[in-house]
Amino acid sequence: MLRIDAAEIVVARLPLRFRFETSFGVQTEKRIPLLVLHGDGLQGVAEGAMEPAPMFREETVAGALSLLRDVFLPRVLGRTFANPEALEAALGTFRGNRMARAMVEMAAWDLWGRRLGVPLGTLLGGTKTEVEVGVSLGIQPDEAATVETVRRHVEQGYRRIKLKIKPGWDVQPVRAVREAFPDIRLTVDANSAYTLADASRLRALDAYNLTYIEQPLAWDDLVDHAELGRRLQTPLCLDESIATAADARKGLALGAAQVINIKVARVGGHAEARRVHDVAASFGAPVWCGGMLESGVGRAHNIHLSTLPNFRLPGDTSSASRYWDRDLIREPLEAVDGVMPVPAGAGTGVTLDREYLAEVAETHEELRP
Ligand code: OSB
Ligand code: MG
Repeated sequence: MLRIDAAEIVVARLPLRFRFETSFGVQTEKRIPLLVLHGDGLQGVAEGAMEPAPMFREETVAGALSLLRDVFLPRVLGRTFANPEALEAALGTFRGNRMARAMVEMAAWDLWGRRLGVPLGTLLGGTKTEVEVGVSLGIQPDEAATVETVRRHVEQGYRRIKLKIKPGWDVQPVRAVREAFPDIRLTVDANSAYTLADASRLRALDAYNLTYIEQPLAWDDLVDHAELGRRLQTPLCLDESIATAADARKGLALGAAQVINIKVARVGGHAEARRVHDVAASFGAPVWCGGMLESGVGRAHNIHLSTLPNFRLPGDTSSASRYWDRDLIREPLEAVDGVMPVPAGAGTGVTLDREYLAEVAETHEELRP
């Protein structure tokens, strides 16, 4: 049984090792909410993927903390569940706020894995012991800097390069990178910066053999993506638009996407992520695991999820040392030649660096039933 005795909420602030520019703006640091669930003398840990401002989706750090304290944790503290799916169901009456709910669900999976002595990936039905990864590169000042950054990551062996694009910075970087690297697996991510009126601009990308274009249109749209899909040759991949397995089914049925980026937090946790994975498999559509610039806590969850069989394209879960001078966990999560080993051991197989966490924590609270 999965018993939840107490919880901790910690918010850490970490400087990013690179300047990350996307169509949303520029990011240089990360505010990271962590949830620790305690039960039967064990701990399960998860990371919130929401950001301070509702840019990627509607959720925010402040909103998540408030919901965890006042709504979600009171539903689980002091209770015993048959398994993580039962805990997920207990939160299933609430609408939206999937990243906040995912913190509870993901921490429960980690705790459950430790309880059973089984790695999280194995619990979810995954079989891989390592996963292929690529890298998501922010918008660079010019074409030369873009090609140089791509070169560095290609040399490190990353299996796919993703370039962030926005209106006014799309065909130029893609053309420059494709000319320098005719054979790499290359994709772009617009983070919803375009509309159907830009279809001809996006169609120009058909000339560069992209594996897919990620989330070109609105975060809450499927219909316009389907129309865009009819006008392009390059496959479409949805990220922001997919919050549930039902969204995945509708998006794939409409032709709004041929590929899905699964972010476990975005869809509300591992159980829903697995349902999205299964729906995509039933359409013959590959999935890959996205990232939200996570610390080692969220990164380890992503790696375990990626061990499921329909994760057939490289994910965004690149080496932790790219992002942080020092991570919030004790274990290194480093890809070698574009391959990330799955942490061995029960649950996520990683452990909080409590000493460093105390240094970088802005707030730390304990909650009991
Ligand atoms: O759209 O995939 C995205 C980071 C933050 C928010 C949204 C996205 C991203 C990334 C980075 O692309 C992925 C990573 O390196 O973790
Ligand atoms: Mg994306």
